[in-house]
Amino acid sequence: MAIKLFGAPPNRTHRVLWMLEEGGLEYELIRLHTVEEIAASEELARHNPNRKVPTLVDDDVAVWDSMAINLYLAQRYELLLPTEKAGFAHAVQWSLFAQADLDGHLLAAAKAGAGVEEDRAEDVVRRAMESLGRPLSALERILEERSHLVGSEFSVADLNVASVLVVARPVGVDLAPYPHLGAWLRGCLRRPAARDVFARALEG
Ligand SMILES: N[C@@H](CCC(=O)N[C@@H](CS)C(=O)NCC(=O)O)C(=O)O
Repeated sequence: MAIKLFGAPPNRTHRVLWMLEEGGLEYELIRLHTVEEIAASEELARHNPNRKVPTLVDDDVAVWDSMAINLYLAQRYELLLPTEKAGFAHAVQWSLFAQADLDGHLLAAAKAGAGVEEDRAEDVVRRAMESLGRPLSALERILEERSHLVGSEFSVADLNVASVLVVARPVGVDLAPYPHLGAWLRGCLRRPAARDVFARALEG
C-alpha cells in the first residue's frame, strides 16, 4: 500500500480521510489520537519534524498540514481538481482562508466548550462569532451567487473549507444568519464520503 496517513479523529485527520474516501484511494491509517501518542511516535517524527498530524506519506513523498495534503492529493490523483483558469490558485486561496480566518476561532470555541479554556464558554463562543462574522459573510455573499467555491462542481476547495466548518454548529456557532452558506455546507456534508468519515469519527 503506497499511502500512509498519520492521525485519527478527533484531530484534524478527518479532513484528509474525507479526501481519500472521495477518491476511493487505498491507504493505511496509523492511528495517533492524543497529543501524547503524537509526541511519542518516532515514525511520525521521521516524516514530519514538526510532529503534528495529519501527516501523509505517499511512497517517497511526505506532506503535512491538512490543507496542503488535500491539495497534493488533488494534483497527484486529479481528484476534485478545479480545471478552469486559475482554478488551482483559487483552491489554494480558499484553503489558506479556511486555516487563517476560520480554523483558529472555531478551535477556540471548541476548547471553551470542552472546558479547556479558562474563560466562560459562552464568552469565548461570542468572541469567536464576532471574529467569524467577516469571513462567514464573505462566504455567504459568494454562495448567494454560485453553487460551489471554485467552478461549477464540488472541488477540493469546497472540501477543505467545509471540513473546517463542520465543527461550527457542534461548537455553538449559529449559522442561521448565513442561509446560503448553511445550505452549501449541508450539501457538502451529505456526500457519501463525508457521511462515512464523520460517522466513523463519532464512533471513535
Ligand atoms: N494546520 C495544521 C494543524 C496541525 C495540528 O495542529 N495538529 C494537531 C492535532 S489536530 C497536532 O498534531 N497536535 C500535536 C501537538 O500540538 O503536539 C493542519 O491543518 O494540519
